[in-house]
Amino acid sequence: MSKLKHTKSLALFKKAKRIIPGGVNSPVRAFRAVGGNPIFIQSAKGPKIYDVDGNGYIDYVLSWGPMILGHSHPAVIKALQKACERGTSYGAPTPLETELAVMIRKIYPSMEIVRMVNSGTEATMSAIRVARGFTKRDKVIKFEGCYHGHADGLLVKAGSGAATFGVPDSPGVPRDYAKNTITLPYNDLAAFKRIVEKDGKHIACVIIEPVVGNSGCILPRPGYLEGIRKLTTKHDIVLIFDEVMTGFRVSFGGAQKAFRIKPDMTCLGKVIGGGLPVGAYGGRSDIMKMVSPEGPVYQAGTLSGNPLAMTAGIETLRILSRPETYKQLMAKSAALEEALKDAARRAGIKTKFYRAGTMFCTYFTDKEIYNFTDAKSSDTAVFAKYFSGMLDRGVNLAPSQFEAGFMSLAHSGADINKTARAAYETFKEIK
Ligand code: KE4
Repeated sequence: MSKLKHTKSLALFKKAKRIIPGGVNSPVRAFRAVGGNPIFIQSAKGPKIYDVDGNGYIDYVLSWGPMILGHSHPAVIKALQKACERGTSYGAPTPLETELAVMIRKIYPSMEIVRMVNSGTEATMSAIRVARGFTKRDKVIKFEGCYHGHADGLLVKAGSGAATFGVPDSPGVPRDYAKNTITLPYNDLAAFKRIVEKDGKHIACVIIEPVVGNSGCILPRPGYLEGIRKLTTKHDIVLIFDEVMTGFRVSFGGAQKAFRIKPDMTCLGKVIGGGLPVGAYGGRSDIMKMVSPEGPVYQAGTLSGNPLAMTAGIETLRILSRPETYKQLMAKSAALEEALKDAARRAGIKTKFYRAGTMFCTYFTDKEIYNFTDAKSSDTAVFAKYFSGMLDRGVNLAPSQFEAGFMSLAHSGADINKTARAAYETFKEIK
């Protein structure tokens, strides 16, 4: 039973459920994977969020990644206040969109041409459409445990015929949409090679989370991404790195910089909007020339390149671009890793902790996690107890085993020590 008072959150949840599906505007927020009722947030500042009952939490969700500077960063807020006074949306080009696109290309040189959209889903959905238009092929390869947003063709799981026909992973997705999506196990280069050698000429693109943040935090095996790059080049298949989450998280230049792989297209989101709705896709200019109005592949958006989202993104990337920023971010992330591993050791509980730069995850298992099947074999019931024990001790983790945690520039050594103490007490309690 929670030790903290959640009276107001509970009342708000009851009210929300009468008008919003499940009381939330995105499923994971409903705490279904961990039990209990969601906390409703009133405000956030630096490393902390505050709920409507006045409880404060050290936050490692950070809006699922975007708040890498910490919440309500003064420079971002100031820039947004000034931008608001100039109007909130024009539906016409602004210098801000070009400014952010230029900043992105400087950090992600593989993105020679960039299109702004309003979410990660729009970015991946659009990138796939462009890849299909460019190659004149229909099939797409994705990987189990990777999430690329909720476009119909991506809510697909492996069909019974192993990796031939995809089947819908949600009601409402027509079988016809699913059949062009092939779903393979992550980190299995042999399975990938078999499919592209057999069917490569029908495959438009491969979309992959280079580090899988939607199954917790699963790292590519040595040589895996290189193998995918080699095979997609050989078969003229467009390689799309979905870096909506790994972008600016695995490193400043994302996973493509960290693993030194040049994808043909990249999808970004989250951090580039500094907490406002945003997404972007881009890549090789010969591919991106296909995008309307320059090319025939249609894609559009009322609020694409919105001046407020651009302003928050520009300010965020400006601060991230400072030399000492990533040194600090990585040091904080490594310190948290060490502290949590030590807490588990001292408490005598079996965990596996994985980290890629500033994103991380704790699994309750003694086996290594290489793919979604491994992740699912970890003890999710114990994870749920871990989540609740940490929340009660003022630490906000992602309410699902299959989500990553994130570090921010605002988390202090004291926050990390408090987190480690909370983890030690919780581990002792649940082991
Ligand atoms: P959005 O449409 O939610 O902006 O982005 C979709 C998306 C695409 N690609 C990757 C790698 C992603 O992680 C996401 C969204 N991430 C989830 C967290 N696992 C957002 C949280 C939520 O769905 O509420």
